[in-house]
Amino acid sequence: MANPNPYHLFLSPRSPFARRVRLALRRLGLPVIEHPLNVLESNPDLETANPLGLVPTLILPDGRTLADSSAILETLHDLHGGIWPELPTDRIEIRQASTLATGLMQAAVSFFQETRMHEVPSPSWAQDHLSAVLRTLRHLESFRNDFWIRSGEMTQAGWDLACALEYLEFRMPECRDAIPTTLRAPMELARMNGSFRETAPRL
Ligand SMILES: N[C@@H](CCC(=O)N[C@@H](CS)C(=O)NCC(=O)O)C(=O)O
Repeated sequence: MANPNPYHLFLSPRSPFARRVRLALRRLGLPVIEHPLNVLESNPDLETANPLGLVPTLILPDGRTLADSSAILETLHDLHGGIWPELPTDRIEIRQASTLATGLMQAAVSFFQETRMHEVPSPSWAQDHLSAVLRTLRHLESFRNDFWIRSGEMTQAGWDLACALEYLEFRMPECRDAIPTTLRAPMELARMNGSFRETAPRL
């Protein structure tokens, strides 16, 4: 019998980083108990598991802890496969696309924090984050479609891009028109997936 102990995932319903892990766990069919929380409050259980207090944080069925969405995905691939293409040569471009899509999430989170959460927002830092978002969108536009969708299936990079773009629409609606049409295909395909719809960022 497979290990019946579930994974436990600390998450915020708004976090695009938590979303990429939630989607991967569901895709791999792994049992998981989700612990949604508000990262703006103190969360002693999360802070015990991860002193950084960041989501996603994953507790493995054997009780060990993993923080950081990329480290979590790497470990899920080590344990179960199914995240990255089998051929190492195929993984290079998909990993790079995934890294940039995840960086897009980070730039959007930083922009939101700078403009809405700091007591004294810095226009120049906000501009830096906005420029990073716009530059990265233009760069991603040059990537081949099969970095995102391969043989009709979303790659990990495709899921990450879809999560990043929905987060952009959620937090930076002013950037909506800057999303290149070619990058919309993975988001539209993702929106046909029930887990993707269920994990959409919400207030
Ligand atoms: N590099 C990390 C980023 C995680 C991160 O920044 N998470 C944010 C939520 S989007 C967080 O937990 N913030 C907690 C806080 O701001 O208190 C990852 O990929 O997991």
